[in-house]
Order: sequence, then C-alpha cells, then structure tokens
Amino acid sequence: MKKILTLCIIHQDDKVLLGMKKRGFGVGKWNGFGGKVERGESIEEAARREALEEVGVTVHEIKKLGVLDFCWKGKEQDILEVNIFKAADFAGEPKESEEMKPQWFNIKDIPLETMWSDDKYWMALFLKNKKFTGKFIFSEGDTILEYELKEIQ
Ligand code: 6OG
Repeated sequence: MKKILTLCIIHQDDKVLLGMKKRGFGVGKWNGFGGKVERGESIEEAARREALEEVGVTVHEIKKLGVLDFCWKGKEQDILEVNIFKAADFAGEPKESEEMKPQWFNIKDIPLETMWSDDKYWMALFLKNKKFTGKFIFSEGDTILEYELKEIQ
C-alpha cells in the first residue's frame, strides 16, 4: 500500500524554516512541515493545509521539487510517497504548534545530523531548485540500506 504525504520547506534567500517534530512519526527530528493527503484534497492543497496547521502560516506560491518513496526492509510493499515542496513567501508569523517548534536556520547551518538521514542526499538539489525523484530503503529506524536518487528536468 502506498501513502501519499507532503513535506514543505520554506526557503528564503539564505535561510530555511524547519520545525522540531514534537510527537509522532519522526519525533525529535528537524523537518519541513507536512503530513498525509486527505481524501478529496490535492497534494498541493494538503501541503498548504499542513503548513497552516503545523506552523500557522499561509504559503503563497509553492513548487513541487521532489518525489521520494520510502520503505522499510521486510515491508517493501508499504511505501510512503513524500512530495517535497518549496515555498518562498508566506503570510502570517511562524508559531509553535502541538506538532512542531519552528526555527530559522542559515543554509550553512541546516541541522542534517538531526534530520531524517535521507535529507543529506537531496538537500543540495532542493536548495538549488532542482527537481528530483528517488527511493530509499531503510532498516529499523532511519539507517539507509539502499537508495536511488536522480535529478529530473
Ligand atoms: P505525519 O505522519 O506526522 O507526517 N516524512 C519524511 N521526511 C523526510 N525528510 N524523510 C523521511 O524519510 C520521511 N518520512 C516522512 C512527511 C510525517 C511527515 O514527515 C515526512 C511528513 O511531512 C523516511 O503526519
């Protein structure tokens, strides 16, 4: 079964807005904002809704840069498809929610060691506005066993 999720990272000039996940899947990691696409909603609508719910901002234009499939060894049929968006402009003030504690990071200080371990592979493409697809297979937790990543046009 495939679950469709969103991940939206706000990137302005030389900084990105991330959130510390306070509960649930990925707790204790910095990440963009996102979650599951609900019935009746497009992937882009879900990305906007999640940004509003998790950090209280209304994102303006968003651009889909990446689509990554994640699965775990032994359960390869259960795939998380994460659609990665970039937003530059937004309305509102980022504010802490029950799910996320937001913080701006300079791009040279992105806390890759405290993020999902796939992020270090694609973050450089994301920051350069390159589009990409890929697949990551994890063992227990977030150790990557195998991956493929390619830049697309
Ligand atoms: P909820 O289940 O809390 O949404 N997500 C991942 N992000 C990265 N960078 N790497 C992964 O590798 C991820 N798996 C899931 C998608 C989960 C949020 O976490 C993202 C969603 O934004 C495994 O609703």
